[in-house]
Amino acid sequence: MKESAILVFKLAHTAYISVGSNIGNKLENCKKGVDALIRSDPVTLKAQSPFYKTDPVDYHNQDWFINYVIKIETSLDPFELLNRLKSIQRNAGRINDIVRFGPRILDLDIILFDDALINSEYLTIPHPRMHKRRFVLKPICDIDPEIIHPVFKKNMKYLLDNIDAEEQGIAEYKCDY
Ligand code: PH2
Ligand code: MG
Ligand code: MG
Repeated sequence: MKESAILVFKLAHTAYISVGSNIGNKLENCKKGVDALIRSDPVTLKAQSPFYKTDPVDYHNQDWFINYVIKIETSLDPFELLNRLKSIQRNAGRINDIVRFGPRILDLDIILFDDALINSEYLTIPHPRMHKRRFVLKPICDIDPEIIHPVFKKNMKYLLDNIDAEEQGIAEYKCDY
């Protein structure tokens, strides 16, 4: 008997998401957001960095952040993933940001999506400030220091080691997951 052929279209993409919060129970907000994301169907968690306590950058007059990075696999396209992240942020209670770079209950930013280069009104990939931010590069390096930034053609370790001297405090935040 002839075996029936089953075609599985997986179309797996790899994305790195920066997770952050500096309002309320910061760690809880982050964990709940990530749980919501990986419970949703076409998203699988592949790796997660340690948690970090980080000084605010770009807008200094605000509380410290919890930041970390997760690596996911997904069949969503970048815009579908963005919509998914926005709706999780809304469900966490995030309303329109009052201050640019200001306090937020939950921030889920797409940092890299395969080698995609996207410059649209709603979405820029790679994230346009990732290469300047220790709170993004340090946790990415914990996961995959060798991946290449698709614009600068440098790996994450190189970018982390070559951030402008500007002070950006970051320390591991110990917790039992
Ligand atoms: N996010 C910002 C602005 N500044 N600083 C830290 N340390 N962590 C953040 O996640 C962060 C920030 C805007 O999204
Ligand atoms: Mg952000
Ligand atoms: Mg954001």
